[in-house]
Parts: sequence; structure tokens; C-alpha cells
Amino acid sequence: MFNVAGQGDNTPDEADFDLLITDILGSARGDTDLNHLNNFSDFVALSTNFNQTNSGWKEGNFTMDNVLNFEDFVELANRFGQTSTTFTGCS
Ligand SMILES: [Ca+2]
Ligand SMILES: [Ca+2]
Ligand SMILES: [Ca+2]
Repeated sequence: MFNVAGQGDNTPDEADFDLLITDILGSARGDTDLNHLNNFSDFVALSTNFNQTNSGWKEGNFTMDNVLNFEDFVELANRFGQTSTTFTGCS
């Protein structure tokens, strides 16, 4: 992970993460497999790993902390059924 947001803090953080996912990869939180579609397969990945620590993006941990929990579920639920053309971006 790089410090891509360029806000001068020199550390990779949530802002960098969002920039990478939305502006560079053209996807959004909720898309575990980065296929530009938030659908059932993303939900399965998240539910399979729910409450696990040390989980990453592909497991459904979208918030850059070290636990996959309800907060991550909300990120997916907010965009469920959306494709990359209708993504509302990261909140
Ligand atoms: Ca940064
Ligand atoms: Ca997906
Ligand atoms: Ca999380």
C-alpha cells in the first residue's frame, strides 16, 4: 500500500486506500473481488470471514482496520447490487 492521496502525511491511511480503490481501480468498498460489481459473491466472502481479525480486502474488510465486522457489512450493504458505473463512492 502506498501513500497515494498525496496529502503530505507520508503514511498510507484510509484516504490513500479510498483513492486507490475508487480513482485508480474504479471500484468501491464492498467489491471484494474487484470485478466492479457488488453482488452475492462479495457478500459470501464477507460473511465467511465475519468477525475475523487480520482479514483483508478480499475477505471483506473494507475499513482498513484489523477486524471484519458490522461496519464492513454496512459498506457492502450500502452499495449492494451496484456496478462500477453506479457506485456512489466511498463514505
Ligand atoms: Ca496518506
Ligand atoms: Ca465483486
Ligand atoms: Ca473492518
